[in-house]
Amino acid sequence: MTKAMFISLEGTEGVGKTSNMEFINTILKNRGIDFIETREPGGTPLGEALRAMLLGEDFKGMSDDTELMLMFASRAEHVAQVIKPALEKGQWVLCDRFTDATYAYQGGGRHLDMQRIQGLENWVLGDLKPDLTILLDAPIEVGRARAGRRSAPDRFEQERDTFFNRVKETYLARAKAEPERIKVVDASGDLQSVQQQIQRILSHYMQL
Ligand code: Z5A
Repeated sequence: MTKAMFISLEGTEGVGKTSNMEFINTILKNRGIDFIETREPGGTPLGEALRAMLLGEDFKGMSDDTELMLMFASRAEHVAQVIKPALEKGQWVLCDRFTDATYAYQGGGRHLDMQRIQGLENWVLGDLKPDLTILLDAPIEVGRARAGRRSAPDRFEQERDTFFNRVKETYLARAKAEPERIKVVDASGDLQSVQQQIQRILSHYMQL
């Protein structure tokens, strides 16, 4: 049996993570792979409560350090209760965002010290990392236009384009530094072209 894989999906707002999670979900199901689908922040009852605080209006003025530590609090619970147990049982994990998002949003976006983020990552995760991260990349205005067709913007979505450009650049820098793990997909085209790229990437890990 092949080792259970931990796959994360990343990208800026509206770039198509949710749509492509569904696509990957279908591929895994068709291959008969036992997997769970989850998300960050969230993925556990405590994590989902933290997500509501992080994205909602009630604590809009929280400090950047608080935001960083709540992201990791949610992650600590998620890893302990959901991700590690699944991988240990041989289930694949498909996760909408993981630690790369913290480097991109809190590090790149909010200018928090990357070393501090790395310290938290080492503490909470040890050497746990996704085996594969699919980074959906598209111009900020494309994602915004797609997301704008939906509900009211959350606490992050209210940020300016300069914030999101720093997030995007940080993601791309991480992909450049870890090309084996982080695969960049051009998400600016139609869904079909994005899914063809994802399928090509996944075909290296399973026979499609
Ligand atoms: N965050 C953080 O700061 N630090 C962390 O450590 C973590 C997270 C883990 C919540 O994320 C926020 O948490 C996030 C970062 C922060 N904030 N932001 N921004 P989220 O993942 O829940 O929320 P999101 O980034 O806002 O995702 P989203 O808005 O749900 O977008 P999406 O999932 O990437 O897109 P989508 O729903 O699949 O697609 C949007 C629309 O476009 C939809 O109508 C699709 O049908 C359409 N679409 C998708 N792909 C295409 C293509 N290729 N062509 C045309 N139309 C398309």
